[in-house]
Amino acid sequence: MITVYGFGAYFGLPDGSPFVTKVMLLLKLAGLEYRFERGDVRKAPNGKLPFIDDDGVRVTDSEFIRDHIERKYGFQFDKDLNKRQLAVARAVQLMVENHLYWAVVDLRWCNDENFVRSTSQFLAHMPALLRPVIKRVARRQVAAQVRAHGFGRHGQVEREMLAIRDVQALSDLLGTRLYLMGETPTAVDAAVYGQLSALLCPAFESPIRAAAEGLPNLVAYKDLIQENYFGA
Ligand SMILES: N[C@@H](CCC(=O)N[C@@H](CS)C(=O)NCC(=O)O)C(=O)O
Repeated sequence: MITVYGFGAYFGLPDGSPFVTKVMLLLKLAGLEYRFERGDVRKAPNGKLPFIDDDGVRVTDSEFIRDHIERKYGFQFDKDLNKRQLAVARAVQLMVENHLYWAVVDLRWCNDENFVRSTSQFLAHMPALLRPVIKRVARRQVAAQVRAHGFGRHGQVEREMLAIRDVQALSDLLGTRLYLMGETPTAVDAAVYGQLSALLCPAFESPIRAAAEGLPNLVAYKDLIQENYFGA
């Protein structure tokens, strides 16, 4: 049996982490059953979630989890893609996971209203006495990560502009297709759905979300995957 270790279903999302949501979708696309367990980043093999345990074999990082699924279960997510399409899919995955993701983190953790109203729920299971300290420390650490990446060094307007360019690129690539690479889902859809569902989540206000909501094909794409795979 496969166990996915993640953060939990927060804010109406399959998981608070876009990478955990991605892994859940990869497993669903491959037709594999799994159970969920709340993980602890401090005990995670490389200090991040998700990781999975598949009958005693631990695999960390959504990309290596994908490799594991393909290797062990023989399910090829991108079997119908040619080399050029594979290259485009790779570039898009890296755009959403290494750039747009930081906009999601930024708007959740560095925006005061979003943090107080929504993000701090992440820490609601912590002991009440320690919660205020943990909130402060966690927020400071995450803000430092956004800055270390470089995304957080830009001003508010520039950060929004950069993220909106990614969102527009996704919409342009999608066009009138059902999925990013054609009429059937491939691995890049799992990566993009993870980030896009987090970005479009109503719990978080942002001009980036507003811009994404103004792109009907992108919203329909997110809704389609949600309905087909997460039943909502
Ligand atoms: N490359 C990893 C990224 C995973 C990741 O960044 N997870 C974040 C949550 S979205 C995490 O566990 N952060 C905890 C920390 O950095 O302390 C993957 O694809 O699985």
